[in-house]
Amino acid sequence: MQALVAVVMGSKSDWPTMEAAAEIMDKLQVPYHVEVVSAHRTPDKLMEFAAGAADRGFKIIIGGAGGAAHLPGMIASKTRLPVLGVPVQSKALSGMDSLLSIVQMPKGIAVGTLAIGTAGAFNAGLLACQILANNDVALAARLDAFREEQTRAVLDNPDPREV
Ligand code: RP5
Repeated sequence: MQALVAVVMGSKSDWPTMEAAAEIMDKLQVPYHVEVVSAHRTPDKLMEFAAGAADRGFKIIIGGAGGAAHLPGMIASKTRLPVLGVPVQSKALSGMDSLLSIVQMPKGIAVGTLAIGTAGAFNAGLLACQILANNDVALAARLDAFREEQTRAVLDNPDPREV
């Protein structure tokens, strides 16, 4: 099946974070591709990937990186596809370095920046599904069901002392 979302990350060490994006796309049955592409360690691969992403049929790119996290911004510089950036929580600065590296893009090249860590990765996957659902009624229905299920889980168990 044609992958609609590309999930790329700077290192294999980012996968424990970025798999949260895969988790929600699995649940909502959105096909995706995952690959390590590093802005610093494989810069030529990054440029080639970004330049060819639209022709490969991807609709959205999710880029996760930590530290001096140039990956999402550099990808965005070479493609018109929407790029969602996930700041991976770094050891040295707890992801503030990643966040600031990704979020403060210069006017004219956009990256939609999510929260630091797994919540950001999950929401990047979710947002990708929401964007794709604009042109996919079946996906829109699955999204509605996911949100209802989430709401119901909170309403059905409101006592904070119970698991
Ligand atoms: C970044 O450097 C990666 O995105 C990763 O978050 C960080 C550390 O990479 P490793 O040294 O664990 O490969 O490029």
